[in-house]
Amino acid sequence: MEKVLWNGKIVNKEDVRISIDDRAFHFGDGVYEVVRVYDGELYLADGHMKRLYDSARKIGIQLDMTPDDFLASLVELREATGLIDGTIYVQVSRGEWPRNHAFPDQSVAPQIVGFTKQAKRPLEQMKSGVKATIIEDTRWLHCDIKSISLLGNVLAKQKAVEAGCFESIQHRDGVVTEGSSTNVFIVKDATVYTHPANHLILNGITRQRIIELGRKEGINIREEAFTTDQLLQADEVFVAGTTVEIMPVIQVDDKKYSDQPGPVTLKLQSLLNEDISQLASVKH
Ligand code: PSZ
Repeated sequence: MEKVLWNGKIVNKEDVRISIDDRAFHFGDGVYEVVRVYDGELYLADGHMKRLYDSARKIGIQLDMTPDDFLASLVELREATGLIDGTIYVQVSRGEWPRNHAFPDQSVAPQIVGFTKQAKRPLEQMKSGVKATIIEDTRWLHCDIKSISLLGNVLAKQKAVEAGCFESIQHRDGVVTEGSSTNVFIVKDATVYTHPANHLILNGITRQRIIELGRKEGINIREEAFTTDQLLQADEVFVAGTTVEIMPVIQVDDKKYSDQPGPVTLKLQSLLNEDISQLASVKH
């Protein structure tokens, strides 16, 4: 029987009872995280916990346990499910209350649910590269919050699927923001550019790690916005996220960059690889 996390307890999936009055159903009123597990270890878990608490705070959800205790419940979930390679999904909704836009006028306990999923690293695509398509970013202006209301992102991803692409690269008035579920990077003249972490993007945990690892290696990485024209004239393009890691983009709409990932992308991929394997070696 599948084990899941429900309000701090590990229970059988069948035993979870979420009310029809949960605000996650009514309004998508909650926040979430996806943490990658490699070889039984949670990767960059502290960063995910920090962002979860930041997201919750920004929408006025109070969690009564510490981030460390929250993380301990995710580790317990991993152990209970025996997950070795995959992801932990966890969401926090504002809780159960008769439908009304305004926050509940009494203190209501947030509903926390978590589950695991087995997943392999997308090694083949990471090697060959993928295609992307440019679309308009029609989402709201609080993209820094990892909200469970993902309609804009869902519609954006569907456009990619319908265009036969791996990802949609979104822009606002010609300025590239991010993918439907990834951060976007370009390389031009050996300098890496990615949109600054503000309200227009989700500050990816993978994004933050890439910037850290790359700069330590002396790669020039600038958190500076770029236009769709600059995207199309770039030397290299890649998208990044928890499950796609560093995914080279070898074609955007009709523009073909090269037959294989470029040198800076490959270098960053190898730095991230090394970081991931160091995690596993801590355990053994
Ligand atoms: O498994 C999946 O499909 C996942 S796991 C994480 C994501 C998708 N997406 C995270 C994300 C995002 O939703 C948006 C809009 N921008 C950037 C990212 C990358 O964030 P990190 O690196 O924290 O996963």
